[in-house]
Amino acid sequence: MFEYAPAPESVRPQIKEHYGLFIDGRFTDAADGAVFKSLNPSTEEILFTVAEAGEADVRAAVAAARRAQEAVWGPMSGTERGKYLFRIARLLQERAREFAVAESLDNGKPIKETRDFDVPTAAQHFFYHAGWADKLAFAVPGFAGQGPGGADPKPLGVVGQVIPWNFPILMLAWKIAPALACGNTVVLKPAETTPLTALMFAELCQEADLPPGVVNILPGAGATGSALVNSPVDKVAFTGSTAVGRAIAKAVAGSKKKVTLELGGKAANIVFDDAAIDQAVEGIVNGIFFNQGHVCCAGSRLLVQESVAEEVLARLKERVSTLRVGDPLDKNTDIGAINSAEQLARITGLAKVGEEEGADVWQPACDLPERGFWFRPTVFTGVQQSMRIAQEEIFGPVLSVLTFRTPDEAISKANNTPYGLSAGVWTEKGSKILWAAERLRAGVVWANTFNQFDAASPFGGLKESGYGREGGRQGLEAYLDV
Ligand code: TXE
Repeated sequence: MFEYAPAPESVRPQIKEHYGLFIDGRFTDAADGAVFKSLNPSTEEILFTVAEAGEADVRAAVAAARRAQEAVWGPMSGTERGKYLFRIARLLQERAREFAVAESLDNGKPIKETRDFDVPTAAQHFFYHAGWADKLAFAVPGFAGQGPGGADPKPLGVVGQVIPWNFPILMLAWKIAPALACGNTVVLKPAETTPLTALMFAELCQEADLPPGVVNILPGAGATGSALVNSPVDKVAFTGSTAVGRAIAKAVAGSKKKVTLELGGKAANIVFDDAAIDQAVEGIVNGIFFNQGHVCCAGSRLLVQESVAEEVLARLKERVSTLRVGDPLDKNTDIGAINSAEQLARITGLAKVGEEEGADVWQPACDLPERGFWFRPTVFTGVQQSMRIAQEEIFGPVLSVLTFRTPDEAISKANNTPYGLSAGVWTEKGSKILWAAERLRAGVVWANTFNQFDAASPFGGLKESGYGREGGRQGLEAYLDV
């Protein structure tokens, strides 16, 4: 997608031993001196220590963001804001290799994914939103800050953003780029297991001369997130579990705060009997094993038409047997480490439930490294709709296979979960794609592909997968008082 600055394979980011909080353009320790450790999940070694933000730090960061929004960033012309965003995008691109290695070390995901997907897509989000900053008046007529006469709509003010660990730099970009383009300032809390690239991004903001207070980064765990949600921000943007999303919606209920939530999923990847089977098998593998299955829109349920089920499953197992599990920094690795001991325990627990519920489990023979958090790619067949592995988000490399006889049955099974984030359809018939897309209750439906993302395309869920959209013009509107 983007050209990378030439860099040797051996490139290693300059990871510091200790990072502070990033408040008002400077790194600082927590007011109460709290510190936590970030591990490399593929070795369990400590990568660095980092300050943990408490309530006093949240107050300081929100106050800095407020000053910056009112005095500098809000009144700034869209053209000027756009220049800063372009600068950030270019710096991210120039340091893509370093960010990719850092992300693989801190998160456990394979370098070929961080190199080819996470970092370039994050840069794309900054480029895309940089382009919007001076065009909001066209997209949203009357946008204030574009010159005289503009009354409404306006930036919201200060935005509190809480992101998960599965795509750390990309989720940061999804959150920060549109917020800044619209004239808001941000306080962002990265996930406790993956703060590294957010802190490197803070350094990059310094390098870009971004005015102090426009971006503030507060590492910490759930308590920091909760303090941020309860602080005097104007909007909360959250990506994470449905349980925490619900808690956040309750916390802001009745306040002036706006909220957007991007939560879990249990996507159906539907293979009809007229699909191109080879392509479909690649799509199934990508759908569930990309990023160890730590993907909210993962194709975690395969729905395959009975007449082709045997053939699809045989080819699928053959293909899964070729996947390489291991060192995230090895360019040939397909499946890296599970992000944390907690997540590994969740995946192991739900896989055990699947066996107890009577589904048949299959895993390829493969050696796993001795240290670190690992889980073999796993396929459950004989899965019934009522089983927990057909209903709950496992968020790991675990596929649940169900079959169907008729297209109507496929749709009914696909829609039979509390979630509605994404779905996939595999068929050579265009009319069947349109027919299915119309009926699938999902924010995105992919046809003959899976896990495709673009900054220009709004992404978000239905049902318990949350509300609000990120990306595209719709994503901008979530950061404006229209
Ligand atoms: O999520 P949490 P966890 C799902 C997935 C996974 C499960 C648990 O099924 O197995 O959630 O993962 C912060 N107020 N997803 O425990 O707790 C937290 O510090 C404010 C799907 O990691 O939701 C982190 O920064 N913030 C998902 C972020 O919320 C709070 C991605 C997400 O953590 C908070 C991740 C609170 N009370 C997990 N408690 C997706 N949609 O992609 C925690 N946090």
